[in-house]
Amino acid sequence: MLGIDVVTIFPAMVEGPVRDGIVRRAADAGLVRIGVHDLRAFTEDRHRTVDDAPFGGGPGMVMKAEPFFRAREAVVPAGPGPRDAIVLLSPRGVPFDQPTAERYAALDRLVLLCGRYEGIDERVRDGVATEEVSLGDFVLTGGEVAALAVIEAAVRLIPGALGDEGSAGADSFADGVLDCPHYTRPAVVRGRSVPEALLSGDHGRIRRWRRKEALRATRQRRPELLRTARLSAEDRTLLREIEDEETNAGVVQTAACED
Ligand code: JFT
Repeated sequence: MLGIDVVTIFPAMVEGPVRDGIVRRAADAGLVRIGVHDLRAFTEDRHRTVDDAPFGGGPGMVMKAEPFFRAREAVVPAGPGPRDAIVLLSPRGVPFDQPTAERYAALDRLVLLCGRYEGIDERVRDGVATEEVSLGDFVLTGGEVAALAVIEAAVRLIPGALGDEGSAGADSFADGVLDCPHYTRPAVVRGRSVPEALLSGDHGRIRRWRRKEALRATRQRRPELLRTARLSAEDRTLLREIEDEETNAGVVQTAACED
């Protein structure tokens, strides 16, 4: 079973979200264990100090290294084994992605180290963490929100965690392309109809429509994904149809001008 431990100065920020939704369900079902640890419990001074001024000067504060070393010793006393990861969330980390979520979901132990302020003393990266991960190219004020995203992405991939809601294999990114558009009742909303293919009852046609719209969205919004996506021969046919539709859309209908 995967065990996840989060180390943070804001345990309440992490406890709420992990006590709800699929993460809680997976924990209740015994598929995952989640522990949230207050970094201040691993300080030794009277004021439970977790930060200090940066060496070299400059603005802001830096998270002290020693409480993270002590937290690691409490949470993983023998040190990380080959099926464990100790992850430092950081804007300097390698971008988190779906293959990383899949790797984490298969671990014995995932430890997420969260900091605040200007960052964490680099000796935590060198001496405690096994990897340094970023949620993406935007700026957060600390690691907690990134840790929650990592937890949700990994836990939903644990077999059984999604229950009746379906299989993780059918999602966006499972095969490297974006998801198709979704519709539910009623068939007309404020004059906007559901695409006719979805109402046809023809399962072959519905499947083809969904795949084509998934490929169209990927081509429009995330063309770089098509370079690495696993594309079938049918996918390439659908992409050619999409390209032809775009070409035709730009062409003036000259035939109509001929007498
Ligand atoms: C931001 C973060 C991630 C991720 C950890 C710690 C302090 C604030 C900060 C922001 C920018 C530059 C410090 C963190 C993240 C992301 C993670 C920390 N800060 N220096 N920001 N954005 N995508 N993961 Cl510790």
